[in-house]
Amino acid sequence: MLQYLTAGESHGKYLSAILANIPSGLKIDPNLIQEELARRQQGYGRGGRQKIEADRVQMTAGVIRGISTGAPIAFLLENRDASIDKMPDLSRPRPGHADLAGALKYDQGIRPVLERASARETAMRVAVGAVCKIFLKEFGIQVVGHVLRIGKASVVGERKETIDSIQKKAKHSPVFCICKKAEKAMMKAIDETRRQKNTLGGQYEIRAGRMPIGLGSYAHYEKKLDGRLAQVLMSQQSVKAVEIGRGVELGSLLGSEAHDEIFYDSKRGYYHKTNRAGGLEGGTTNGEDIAVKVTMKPISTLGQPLTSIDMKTKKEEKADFERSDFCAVPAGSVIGEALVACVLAEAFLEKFGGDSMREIRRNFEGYLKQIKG
Ligand code: EPS
Repeated sequence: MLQYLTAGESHGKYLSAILANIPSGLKIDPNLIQEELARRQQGYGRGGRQKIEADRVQMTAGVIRGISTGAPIAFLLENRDASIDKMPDLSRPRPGHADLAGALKYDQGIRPVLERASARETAMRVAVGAVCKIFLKEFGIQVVGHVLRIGKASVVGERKETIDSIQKKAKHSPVFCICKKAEKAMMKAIDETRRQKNTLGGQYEIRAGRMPIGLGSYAHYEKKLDGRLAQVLMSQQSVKAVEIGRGVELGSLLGSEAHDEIFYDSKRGYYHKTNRAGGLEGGTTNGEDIAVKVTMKPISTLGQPLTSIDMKTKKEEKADFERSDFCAVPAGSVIGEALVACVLAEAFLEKFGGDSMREIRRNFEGYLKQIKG
C-alpha cells in the first residue's frame, strides 16, 4: 500500500515527508518536483509568505542516482521563515479556522494549532504527489487542474477541452483558468477583495486522463475510488465540497439524462461518448477521464476580523489576524492535482502492483490485452 506522512509547522525549521512503497526502477527527476512546488507558490491572490520562501526540496533517502530503490523516499524542505519560537500566542480564535477546537482539544493555546493546521504543510503533499505523477506518467496517466470559479466569477457553460489543452491554457493564466473572460473577472474579484481586506473561495476541477478501466473496486466500501478521492480532497485546508463528474447537478436529472451509454470499438475497446459520471462508476474507473470538482471556502484569516471570544478573558472581541492569503484557490488546484495523483498511484499499485517498474509494466500490459478481447 502506498503510504505517506508529512510533518512540520508553518514557521518551523523544516517540513518533511516520507513516502513508502514506490517501486524500484522509477526515474525521478528532481526538477519535476521543483516545478510542482513552484506552481504551488504561484496563483494570483497569494499573501506575503511566498515572496519569502523558495520551497526547494531535497530527497534524502530511497533514491540513488535519480532512480527509486523501493525503499521509503524521504523529503526535506527548509523554511526561510522559521520564526516559530518568536511568534506570539493568539487568544482570539478565527471563525472558520481550527483555532478554537484545536486549542481546547490539545490544551496548548492557539499557536501550535495554527502552525500545523496551516496550508504550508501542503508543500510536502505536493512533493509526494509529484513523485506519484511521475509514476503515473510512465503508464500514460496525466493529472491536471484548473480553476472554475473564484467568488462569483466563473467559467460559463460547458467546454470540451482535452487534458493537454487544459494544461497548456491553465499554465499561462495567473489564476490557472482556461477561459480568458473568466480569468479577467476572477482577477478583478481578487483585487477588490484585497482592497476590502477580505478573502475569497471558489472551485477548481481536477482531471486525470488515459485511465485504465478497473482501478478501485465496488467490493468493499474502503476500496471505492470515488470515496477515497473525496476523503483526501476534503482533507485539503478550506475544502468544503467534492463532486465527482456532474456531481450535485445529477440529482436533478432523469436517469436517461444522467448516465453514459456504452459503446465498443475493436481498436479502442469499450468506451462512452459522454462522461457525466466523471470516469467513476461503482467506485471503479470506467476508462473515461476522472473529473472531480472541489469547492474551497474563503480563507478564514480576515483583515477586518469577525467577532470572536478572547479565550483569556472570555470577553467578546474581534478575532486575531496573522499574515495569510486573500485567495488560495489557484494554489489549491495544484495541491488537488497532487492529492488525486497519490490516490490514483495507490489504486494503480493495488491493481498492477509489484516491487519493480518492470514487473508492474508487465502486469499492466497483460491486463490491457485481457480486457480488449
Ligand atoms: C502558506 C503559508 C502560510 C499562509 C497560507 C499558505 O504562511 P504564513 O502563515 O506565514 O503567511 O500564507 O496559509 C493559509 C492560508 C492558512 O490557512 O494557514 C503556504 O505555504 O501555502
